[in-house]
Amino acid sequence: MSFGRLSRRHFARLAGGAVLGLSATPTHSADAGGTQQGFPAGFRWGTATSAYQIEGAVNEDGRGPAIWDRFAHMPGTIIDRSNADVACDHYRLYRDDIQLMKGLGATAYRFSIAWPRVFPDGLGTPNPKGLDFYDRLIDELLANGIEPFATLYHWDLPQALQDQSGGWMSRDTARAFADYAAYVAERLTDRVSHVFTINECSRLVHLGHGLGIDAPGLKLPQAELNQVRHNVALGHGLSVQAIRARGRPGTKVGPAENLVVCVPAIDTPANVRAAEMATRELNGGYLTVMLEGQYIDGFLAQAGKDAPKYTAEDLRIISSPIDFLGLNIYKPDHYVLAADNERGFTLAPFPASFPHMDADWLRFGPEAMYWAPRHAAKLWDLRSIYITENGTSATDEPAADGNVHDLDRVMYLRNYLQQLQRATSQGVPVAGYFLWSLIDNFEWADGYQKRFGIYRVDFRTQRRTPKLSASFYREVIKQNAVV
Ligand code: BGP
Repeated sequence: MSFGRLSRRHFARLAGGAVLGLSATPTHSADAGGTQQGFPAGFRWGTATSAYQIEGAVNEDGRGPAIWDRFAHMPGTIIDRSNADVACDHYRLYRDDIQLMKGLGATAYRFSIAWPRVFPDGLGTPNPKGLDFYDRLIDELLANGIEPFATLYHWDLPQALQDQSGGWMSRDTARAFADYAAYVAERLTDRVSHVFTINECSRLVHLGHGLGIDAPGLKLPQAELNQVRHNVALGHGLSVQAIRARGRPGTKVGPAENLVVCVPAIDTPANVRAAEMATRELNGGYLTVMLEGQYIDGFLAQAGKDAPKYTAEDLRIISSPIDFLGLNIYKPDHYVLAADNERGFTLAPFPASFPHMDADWLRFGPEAMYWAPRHAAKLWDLRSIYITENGTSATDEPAADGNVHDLDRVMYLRNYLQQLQRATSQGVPVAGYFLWSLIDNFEWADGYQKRFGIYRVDFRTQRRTPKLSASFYREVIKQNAVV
C-alpha cells in the first residue's frame, strides 16, 4: 500500500493529540497458545547482512573498487587494522549461509547488492558477472523457501564516483544511483518483491562525511554536509521513481533508516505527544522530508545559513510515495518530557550509569522497539513497517565446551522482541523483523572486534558455529512468539 504526504487534517489531529490512528484490536496469531506473546500470522522473520560486510571477493568477477576498500586500507581507519577483502567469504559460501537461515526456519532475508559489482565504474556499462552473483543468491534463497529483501545501497559507493564527482557531494551521484536502481529493478524484480533504497542515510552522511569515521572519511563543514544530506535524500527519491518505472508492477519499495528514537520518559499522554513531536523534529533531515516533502521549520532553523540548497521539484522527488518504512532500531536516543517551551518538549540527559551493551553507543532500552514504530506509524500514517535491523554485539568467547553462551544477546533480543510484540498487539503495522546479524562480520571501523552474529565465525577457517542466540531465535520463529 502506498502513502504520500500528510494531509493537513492529519496534522490537525496530531496537534490536537486525539486519535492514535492505531487499531486497538490485538492481531495475535491464533497459534500463539494464549501466551500473549504472539506475533501476527504471516509475520516475516529474517536476518540482515550487507554486501561489503560479508562478501569478500573484492577483486572477483570484474567488481570495481568501493570507497570502503580504499578507506579500510588507509592507516588508522579500522581499529584492528583489518579490511573486508575476505570478510566472511560469503561470495563463495553463500549456499552454506542460506542453509544456516533455513536451519533457523527464517522466512525472509535482507541482503544488499554491491553497486561496484554491477557497475564497476558506478555508471556506464554494467558488468554481467556482478549481477549473476545476486541471481544465484536469489534463486538459492527461493529454492529454500526464503523471501529475498534487497537493499540497493549499504554504503559501498563505487570509488570512481568519489574520484570523479566527489561522490554524494554531487547531485550526479544521486542520478547515477537511480540508473543503477533502474537496472537492478529491471533484472531482479521478477523474483524480488521488496526493495530497500538506501541503508541509514543519516549514518552515511554523518559518520562518512561529517565525522570521518566511515568511508569516504570526510570532515565537511556544515553547509556542505547538509548538501550531502540533501543529495542522499534525492538519491533515495530518484531511485524510488526508477524502481516504479522499471521494476515489475507491484514491486514494493522503501528506505531503511536508523531514525532518532524518542521515548516518553514517563508514559503520560502529554509526554507521548512530546515524544512524537521530538521524533518529527529530530528526524527532520531524513524521514520527515521523505514522508512529508518539506524541510520543517525546526530543521531549517537549526541549519540556519548552512541549510541545503534545493528546489520544490527536489522535495517532490524526495517524497515520492513509498510502500513501507524500514527501521533499524538498536537503542533509545532520547527520553522526552513535555515542556512549556517553543518546541513543546525537553530531552532528559542520560545518566552515566544508564545500561548499555558491549558497545558504548548501544544503550539497552528495549522500549525503543515499541515507541519508534508506534510514533512513525502515527506521525506519517504508515500502513507497513519492517524492522530492518536489530541486534547487539557481545564478547562471545567460546566456553570450555566450545559453545558460545551469549546470554547477554539472548536477554537483549528477548526484551526488544517483547516490546515489538507489544506494538504489533496494539495494531502498529510491523510486518517483519530482520535480526542483525546472521553471522559475525566486518563491522566497519570496528573491524572484526565487534561480533553481532547469532552464528560465530572463525575468521581463520571460515567455520560458522551457532551461538545460544541462534537456538533462541529458532524457537521464536517456530512459535511466532517471544520465548
Ligand atoms: C548499522 C549498520 C550495520 C551494522 C550495525 C552495527 O548502523 O547498518 O551495517 O554495522 O549498524 O553497527 P556497528 O558496526 O557500527 O557496531
